[in-house]
Amino acid sequence: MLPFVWSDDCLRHQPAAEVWVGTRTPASEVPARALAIREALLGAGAREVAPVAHDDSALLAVHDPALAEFLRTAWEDWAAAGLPSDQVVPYVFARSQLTGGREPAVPAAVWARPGLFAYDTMTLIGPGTWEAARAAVDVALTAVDLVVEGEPIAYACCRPPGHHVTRSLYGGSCYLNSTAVAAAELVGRVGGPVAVVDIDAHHGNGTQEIFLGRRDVLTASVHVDPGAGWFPHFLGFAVENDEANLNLPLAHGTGDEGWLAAVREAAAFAAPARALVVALGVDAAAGDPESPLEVTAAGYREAGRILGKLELPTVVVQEGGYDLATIGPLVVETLAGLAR
Ligand code: SP5
Ligand code: ZN
Repeated sequence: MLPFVWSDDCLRHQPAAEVWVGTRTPASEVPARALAIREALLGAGAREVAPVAHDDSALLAVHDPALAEFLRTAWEDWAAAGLPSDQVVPYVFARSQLTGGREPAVPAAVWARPGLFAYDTMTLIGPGTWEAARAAVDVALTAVDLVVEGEPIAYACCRPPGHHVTRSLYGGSCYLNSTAVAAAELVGRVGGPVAVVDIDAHHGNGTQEIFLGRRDVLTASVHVDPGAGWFPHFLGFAVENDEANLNLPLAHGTGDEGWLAAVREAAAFAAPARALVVALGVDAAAGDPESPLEVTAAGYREAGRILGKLELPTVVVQEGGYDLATIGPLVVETLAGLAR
């Protein structure tokens, strides 16, 4: 019975909205996603495990303490300032070119502070956002514990997702990078190299940036081509590839055949590792509202098989996936393929 780590606290982030092209639109990264996954896992006979509280050392090994402190206090400070928006949303952005490369000042205005740490307007902070994101880190670290203690595979039902968060910046519906925290922790516990294979529909830009220049974490990402107009827009290209980073951007409309060929390439890249983290987004599925990839449930099962054949200790961390009717079954298919 495959263990999955679950925390009710991951439901506490409840963004009613996101701001996209200046417009308030309904949020897509909602608590019902996690509930749908849990229901499917329980239906498939997986074993629920409660998270164990971990101190901040693993979190601060990958994130700037200033980012963590901002996220922890942002909602409280925002609410106390009596601002018109019921969620923390940036309006100015501290770009390095703005300050001639110097460190920007910490703004006196509470409403300007999100611009030190946010890189988009879609990723809002409300009451419970910090608690959920921090719980997701504990969920991922508990899955690491299970694998270090001998489970071949453990699934971390993390929400909100994390792979778009860099060392110091949050965005893409993500606040803390649980995938990166798990990978860095595995390096310390089982030794490097550790591989991250990211099969979310979007480039795992945060994970790439966090491990940039390190040889003990191999990062591979299979995603829709940002050059064709897809988030995260500014990066995720093959030109960023080196000995420890592999981007495999795919054309709009790519289905099982092309996607699985890229997953096989990512698996081959990960083969030298001593442990594996799968950043599992199921938004590459046909019908997902946030991506144009056309992967089937059978495709996700086969991706699981391909990664399972590496026979590495494996932590699976939940990332994206926004079609509430299929997200649970797609996660179950992937885990069924992985199980050995
Ligand atoms: C973890 C993850 O899958 N993050 C995805 C972030 C990409 N979001 C891009 C959103 C582009 C605009 N979508 C319009 C939806 C309006 N509610
Ligand atoms: Zn995604």
